[in-house]
Amino acid sequence: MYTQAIDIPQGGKEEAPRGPRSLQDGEYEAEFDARVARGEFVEPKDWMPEAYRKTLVRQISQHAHSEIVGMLPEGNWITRAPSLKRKAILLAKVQDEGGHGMYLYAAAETLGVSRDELIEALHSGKAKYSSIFNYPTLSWADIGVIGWLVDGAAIMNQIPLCRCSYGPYARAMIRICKEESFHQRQGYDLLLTMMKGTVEQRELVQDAVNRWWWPALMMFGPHDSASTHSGDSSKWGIKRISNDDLRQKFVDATVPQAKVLGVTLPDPMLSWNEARGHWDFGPIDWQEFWNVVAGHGQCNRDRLADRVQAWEDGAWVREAALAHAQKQRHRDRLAA
Ligand code: BYC
Repeated sequence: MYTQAIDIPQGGKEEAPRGPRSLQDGEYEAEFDARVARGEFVEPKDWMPEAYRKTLVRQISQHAHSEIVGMLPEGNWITRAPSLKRKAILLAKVQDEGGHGMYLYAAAETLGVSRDELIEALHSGKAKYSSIFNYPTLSWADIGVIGWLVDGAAIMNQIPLCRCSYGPYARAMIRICKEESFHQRQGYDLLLTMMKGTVEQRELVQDAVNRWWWPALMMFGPHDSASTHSGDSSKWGIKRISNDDLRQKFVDATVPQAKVLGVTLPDPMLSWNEARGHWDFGPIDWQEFWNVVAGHGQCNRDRLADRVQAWEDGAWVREAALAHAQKQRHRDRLAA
């Protein structure tokens, strides 16, 4: 589906080098800016500013890592799902997330970076992944709340990415968003079922909502005023809607859903602001956010340790696949 463009463009006007700026690069940059302003896609072999390429590698790979690490909190509940139906749904969802990670690694590879480099950056702690996956899943209700709030926030953030300026990322996001909406609905459906159940089940749902609400709001990133990348990313058409605007859209969409569900959102300052036409909400604990981002959340260590372990345990599969491919190539050469 994607060009695995390790062959970074070299030489010529069409295939300009991505090295340090020169006077000539100014022309390419003007052309690039005009193209982005016209809403056209930038494709892997097109000239692009080095900083644009770097920001995309950063964001797409962090997004891929989030999908892969994001399999862990839910994977924890596959063996404990309360029915065959719920188990099958959860298995399919977690499998989808693995697939999303693969599309996204492939999209990042089109920017001239290898999968091994990306994985190494995750495992060494150099690359980030979403803060949300450093919180524990304590009960079955957490699985529903992850679908409703975490996937709900993810969809809100990811729909504008379907229109981002980098073609392979935008195209990957279209498919991912379709699957995410199924993920969100299954979570909401699970919660509706639990809310129609026993008092204990309703308490489990409320407890999970209390624990996941604020971390879900943090998924959108820091306030616009503290967002280091927003300026460039908006100029380059990567970010179409700001962190704060997306967060507000998410709150506005979620409050009525909470009412239908019959749960309370844990924010005493949540109130409808007629003048703004939006829900006001209380302050986010940014200290907690940055603490988690810096690696000191409840589960950061376990999540990374589990990923590294899974990578090491899978070494024999990668070796077998390589040996098989080599044998295939040898056979093809003999047959030719
Ligand atoms: N967690 O300048 P800013 C999913 C970092 S997976 C950790 O605003 P940007 C799912 C940010 O990286 C959901 N770090 O950054 C999977 C930057 O640090 P660096 C993942 C965060 O990039 C399985 C610094 O803070 N979604 O849906 O302009 C199951 C300053 O931030 C976070 C994506 O990755 C965070 N929450 O905007 C269920 C979507 N927020 O890199 C669900 C794609 C910020 O300079 N990514 N930081 O060291 C984006 O849209 C943007 O990267 C963000 C941040 C809006 C997240």
